[in-house]
Amino acid sequence: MTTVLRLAIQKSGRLSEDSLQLIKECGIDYNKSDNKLTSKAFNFPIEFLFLRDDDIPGYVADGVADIGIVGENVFVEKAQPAEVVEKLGFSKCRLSIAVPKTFSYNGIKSLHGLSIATSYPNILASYLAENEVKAEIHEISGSVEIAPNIGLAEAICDLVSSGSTLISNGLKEADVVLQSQAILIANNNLNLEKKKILKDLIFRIKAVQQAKNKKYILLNFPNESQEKIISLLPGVKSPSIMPLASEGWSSLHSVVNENEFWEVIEKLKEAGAEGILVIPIEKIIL
Ligand code: PRT
Ligand code: ZN
Repeated sequence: MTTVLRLAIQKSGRLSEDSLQLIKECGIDYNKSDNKLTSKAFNFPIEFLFLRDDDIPGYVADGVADIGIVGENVFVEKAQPAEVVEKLGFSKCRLSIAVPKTFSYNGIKSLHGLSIATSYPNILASYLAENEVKAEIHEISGSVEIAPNIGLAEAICDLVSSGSTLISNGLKEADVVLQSQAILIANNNLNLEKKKILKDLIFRIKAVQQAKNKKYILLNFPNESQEKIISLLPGVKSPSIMPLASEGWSSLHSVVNENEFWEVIEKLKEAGAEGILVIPIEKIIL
């Protein structure tokens, strides 16, 4: 029997789509039917287990799954023994302390002797202990943001991304306890064959990540502007330059960081650049 790596992915929720998208971008094909618990890839030795995100660290630690994609917030809270292999750059959010708008907050010590509602009792308890604050922790599993309004707690500790949930509940973000994003975790005792498959998978993930935010650019320029144009392109050491059929003109090909590129586009045009093409890149192997 050939070895297959078992990857735990959130069945349905905020992590699911981006996790599967990453797998697709790695060139791995599979069929996902909505109610199936597992699915096998066609062209890579990997099998998916679709689970609740809270169960993923435990399943990976126990070896039921070999690897998993989960939020750092859940991984830290569950404190299960598994290895963090890679940060994946999506599902970014922060676990924050929030208080009613009218609360005069002067640092975490302001919560001394008060009660805080959260779904992350372990992370919060360590944070309070680190800061030598004694507060009562009320563990609740959902709708944490309503706790102050119904008199359950004076403050909350919950995930925030845009901040609009806090605002619509009359709360303000007071302190960031943990920054989080999706991570790839692995069982601590993978055998050699599984380690090899994981290495191949990480190689592909890195190639996809390196391509994100990078663009392939092509532009034409009059030869006398060559030095100026190269100096304007950040991070480009040695672009390919090719002569054009029209005398005195060349074309430049290079890979640039998209954000930086937009900052210099006007200057490139002033230096005589024309026919600028910006093309997405799928993968970069360094
Ligand atoms: O059913 P299952 O247990 O698998 O899923 P779940 O309901 O526990 O989790 P889910 O799908 O809501 O979130 C999965 C993961 O997404 C979390 O563990 C985080 O790692 C990540 N993530 C990123 C978020 C958010 N952003 C987020 N904004 N998880 C939750 N929220 C919630 C937050 O709890 C609050 O209610 O969104 C609200 C705040 O959002 P803003 O934009 O209004 O600030
Ligand atoms: Zn969950």
